[in-house]
Amino acid sequence: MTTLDGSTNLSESAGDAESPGLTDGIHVVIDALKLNDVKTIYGVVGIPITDVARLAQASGIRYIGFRHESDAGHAAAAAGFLTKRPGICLTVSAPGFLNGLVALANATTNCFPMVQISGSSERHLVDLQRGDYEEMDQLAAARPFAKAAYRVSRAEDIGRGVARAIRTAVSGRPGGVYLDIPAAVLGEVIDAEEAAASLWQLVDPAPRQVPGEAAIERAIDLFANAERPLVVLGKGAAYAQADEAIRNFIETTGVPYVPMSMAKGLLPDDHPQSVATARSLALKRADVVMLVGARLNWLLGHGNAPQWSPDAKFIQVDIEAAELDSNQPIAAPLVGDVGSVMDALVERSKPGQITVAEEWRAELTAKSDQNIAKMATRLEAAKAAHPMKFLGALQAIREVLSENPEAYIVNEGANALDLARNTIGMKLPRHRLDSGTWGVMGIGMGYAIATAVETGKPVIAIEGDSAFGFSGIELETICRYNLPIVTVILNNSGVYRGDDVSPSTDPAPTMLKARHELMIEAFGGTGHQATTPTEVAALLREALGTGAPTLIDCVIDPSDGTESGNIAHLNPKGIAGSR
Ligand code: ADP
Ligand code: TZD
Repeated sequence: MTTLDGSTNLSESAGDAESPGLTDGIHVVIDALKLNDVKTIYGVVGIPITDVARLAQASGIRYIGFRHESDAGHAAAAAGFLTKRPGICLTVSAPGFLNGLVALANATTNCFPMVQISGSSERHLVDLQRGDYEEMDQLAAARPFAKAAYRVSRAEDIGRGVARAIRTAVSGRPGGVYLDIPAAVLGEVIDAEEAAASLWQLVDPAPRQVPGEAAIERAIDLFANAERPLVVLGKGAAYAQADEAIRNFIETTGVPYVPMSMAKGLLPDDHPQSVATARSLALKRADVVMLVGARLNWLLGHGNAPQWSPDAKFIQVDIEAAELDSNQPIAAPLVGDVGSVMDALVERSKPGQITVAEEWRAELTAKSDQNIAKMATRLEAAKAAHPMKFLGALQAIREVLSENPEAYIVNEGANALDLARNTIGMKLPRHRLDSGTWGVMGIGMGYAIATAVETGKPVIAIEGDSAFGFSGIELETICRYNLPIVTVILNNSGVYRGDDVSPSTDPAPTMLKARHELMIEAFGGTGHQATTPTEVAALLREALGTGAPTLIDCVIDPSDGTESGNIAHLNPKGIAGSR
């Protein structure tokens, strides 16, 4: 470890100006992170971690300060997804820690690597529940919600703790790791040379995992004998950054594929083998399905009939062996990283061994053409509708995005999510981030901020008005850091829709009311209201042109949208079944 350049005041406060040769826990944390290539920390400061953020900034790590820890945590998770390195979230004790925990759990659910580093209170007070400032047994609280949770109890273990947290977050199935560093450890003064010797840099943090030969042969055999093969690409495939290997496999075999929402753009959505527009038929009729970084969870109907053929056989490519057989028998398990598996499949299949019958192709194309024609009629009707419909605004966004394919999309809501996913095609991998496996609201501004910070590219956050509210205060963060984010709110004045009638004098439970464009003005950004698709397109084009923080509040017909979007069937019916 070298000493602590660029942080004179902090170095002095750590005691090494007066006591040369000494350092403290705060400095050691920063050195451990720097040594392991951490470039950005997302967090909210306070006791006992304010100096960690200050020293990070002074030492050249970028610190992005948020207004709420959930948003900082979601940002760290998105950074993990985009970069394949764990995003770092920094939180204060107890309440700040708990606020961040939602994001840590969500990251773990989505298989995104992140590390939440939290300060915590005095162990001897916490453990006897003597009532310390922000007292909580954070390690125990984190454990059920994280891939792993560790605590550092001595400054000499900080390097080990950081290395262990990063390794765990990013290797195998990625996930969220909690690292607890008590205030006493951050303040512990230790010998600088010993501290330096205690740090290490991870070698190959996420090693490739190569599948066995027999497993590859088995999968090829199964696929080669399929009558109606199908590939499903999931966000694990997008995360793997094995774009070339995936494209190779898809194109050399000619197999049709369906992308899950965050795998859109892995191959361009207008790729001739994409059967996204015949999704239901493809799932129902496929006889051999290869899942690539996609779980057979609720988003895929657990692999059950009638969504799937009861005779369908599954090949599953996943880095996590325990995922296999979680819902259906897996006829050909392919445990390994997506890149290694796809490379092996291409290498070991003989030319022409996997083919796609003309009838299967034709069946899918016919359905696809039919669905596209149906959608075209809906889109045409929406264009002219006044008040504006979701699909009117979304077509305008689609038009502008086609001129700016490098822009990233962040998307949450119910109707705002379903309709944007189906309307807006993606051309590039990992350019779409959304509510993910839990269907969580509140990821919007955090994901958008991390995406802008990590990529330097423009971001369009397409938000339901309810969804936006969960993280809306981060507009201030966007303006403070002057990030190129355009927040487009599809504002139909309610959760799902805004025309519910209240049986009381209070507003109905789903009703909302806001002029969001005024919010961003308070923070120095630019706000607009748009009432027609033409206005939406013009304002979005202008905002992307300036690159300045902008919010466009699209006034949508309150009666447009359906309760719970595409997943209304998950609402309990009860005796009334009135919905
Ligand atoms: P989707 O929601 O898009 O269907 P899921 O989140 O359900 O995708 O599935 C992602 C899967 O990808 C997880 O089971 C995870 O273990 C797996 N995964 C993540 N990274 C890799 C990788 N590098 N190689 C193989 N599998 C991966
Ligand atoms: N809280 C959290 C953290 N996640 C959730 N998914 C919900 C609550 C419940 N919920 C949904 O599942 S979608 C949604 C909520 C509150 C918002 C839908 O309204 P919207 O979108 O305005 O964002 P649309 O376009 O009007 O449907």
